[in-house]
Amino acid sequence: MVEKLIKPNLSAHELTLATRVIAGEVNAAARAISLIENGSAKVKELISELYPYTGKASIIGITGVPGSGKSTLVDRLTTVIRSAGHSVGILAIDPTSPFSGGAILGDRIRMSSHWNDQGVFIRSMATRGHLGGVALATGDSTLVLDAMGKETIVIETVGVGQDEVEIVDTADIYVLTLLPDAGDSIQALKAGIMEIADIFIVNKSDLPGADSTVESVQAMLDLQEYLPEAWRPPVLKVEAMNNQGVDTLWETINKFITCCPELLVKRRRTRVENRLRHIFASELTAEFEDAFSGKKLALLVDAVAARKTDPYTAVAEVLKKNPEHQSFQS
Ligand SMILES: Nc1nc2c(ncn2[C@@H]2O[C@H](COP(=O)(O)OP(=O)(O)OP(=O)(O)O)[C@@H](O)[C@H]2O)c(=O)[nH]1
Ligand SMILES: [Mg+2]
Repeated sequence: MVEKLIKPNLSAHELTLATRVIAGEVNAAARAISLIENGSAKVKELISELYPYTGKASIIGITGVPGSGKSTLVDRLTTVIRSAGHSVGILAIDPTSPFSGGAILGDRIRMSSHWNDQGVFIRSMATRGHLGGVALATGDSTLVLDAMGKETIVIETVGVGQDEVEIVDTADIYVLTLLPDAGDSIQALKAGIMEIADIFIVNKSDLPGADSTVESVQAMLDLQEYLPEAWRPPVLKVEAMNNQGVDTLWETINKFITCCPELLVKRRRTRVENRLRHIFASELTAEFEDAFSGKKLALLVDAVAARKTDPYTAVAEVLKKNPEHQSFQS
């Protein structure tokens, strides 16, 4: 497919960015993700060129409280996935702090064993302020890695706060990292995130309290009514730093993928649906901002403030593209 796109007479810089991504060029993928991160207007065209080349990768989401060892786990898991022969794309999302060079630098160090491996693409992303929200930016970046041919994509994100609940829309399978003695860390996590985990990890099991965390998670699972029939989320003890339990995690991920194809198909459809909703919402908002900025918006505010119309009717009129409505006349 790639060959068809690459016209023989074109020099490298004349190829479109999408074509270079599809050909697996690392610099092109990095540039594409920067455009997404910055909310560039070029993203729409880029994604529509890439989209037919996506849908092949398995996407693993790794989430959990700050410092629970996610990056260490991603690094060790990547080694296991590489020895299984898959190429890997890694996205480390830092939704809370666009300027936290610290966290991003930390990820780089934690995942440093793979920087020289051509089969691994690693990217940290700060997504706060992205117009379409974190989920859209992450979803679009995942499409870049998928289109460039990465077979397994791992997304690391912090599991506290509103943005991260959105992030659950981006993966096929969710791994939640907890800590030993984690009464507090379990409570710090949003209930929503506990409910979506397919696999629970008690990382740092070399520290005291791992067994009691496993028990609390099991007790919580016993109470859940709507677990998928085919899959009760396993709770695994892992020591990412000491490379203990990481093989088992990879086996468990594969078990999930083979056990629950219907669940995966359903999840992917939901993901598409959510993407469409997000895009609709952000396009409609952008259209509104375009059409009703400045004087037009001021007239609308005047009309509502002066009780010439009410807010719902005003918006309904805008959506009907009827800005000449008498209420808006000065
Ligand atoms: N004792 C112990 N420490 C670990 C283990 N795994 C990771 N750590 C340490 O925990 C600290 C945090 O690890 P990270 O991998 O950066 O954790 P993270 O969840 O990615 O952190 P943020 O991205 O900042 O939220 C580091 O000092 C790791 O060396 C483990 O199995 N046992
Ligand atoms: Mg990290």
